[in-house]
Amino acid sequence: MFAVLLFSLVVFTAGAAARCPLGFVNLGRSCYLFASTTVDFAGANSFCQFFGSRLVTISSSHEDHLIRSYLLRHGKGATYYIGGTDLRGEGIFTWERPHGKKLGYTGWKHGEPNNAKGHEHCMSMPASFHYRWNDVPCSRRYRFICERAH
Ligand SMILES: [Ca+2]
Ligand SMILES: [Ca+2]
Repeated sequence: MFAVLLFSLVVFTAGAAARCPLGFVNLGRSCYLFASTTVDFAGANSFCQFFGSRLVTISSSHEDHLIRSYLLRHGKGATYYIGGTDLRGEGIFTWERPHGKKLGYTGWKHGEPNNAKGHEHCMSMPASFHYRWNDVPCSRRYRFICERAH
């Protein structure tokens, strides 16, 4: 799995700004890694930490726009985990970084989060929703987005 991820890092490096680490792209004030490996939510968390980062926290419409614009060009029709869950209290979504921080800005698709079948506790950006946010089961294997400072 790491070999696949490392390969994707090399591919994605082409667009990276010099001030971001290898594999990360600079958008606005942060560096982001758009990982093409698919893992469950816990796995995505671990991968981001391994690369000195955390699953992305999207704290403004500007940041959401930057990421969605990037995904609309490069997202390859996939779904990406972002760094929030409602595992601590159903329907109350919080960010992993800082841990437990309630969402300020939100970019949910209309009608989401819907906690479908009572099993959707992790946040994602699906291509089918034009990368507006959706709650999904944490066990699904998706791509993911990591974030770190310059
Ligand atoms: Ca939920
Ligand atoms: Ca949902």
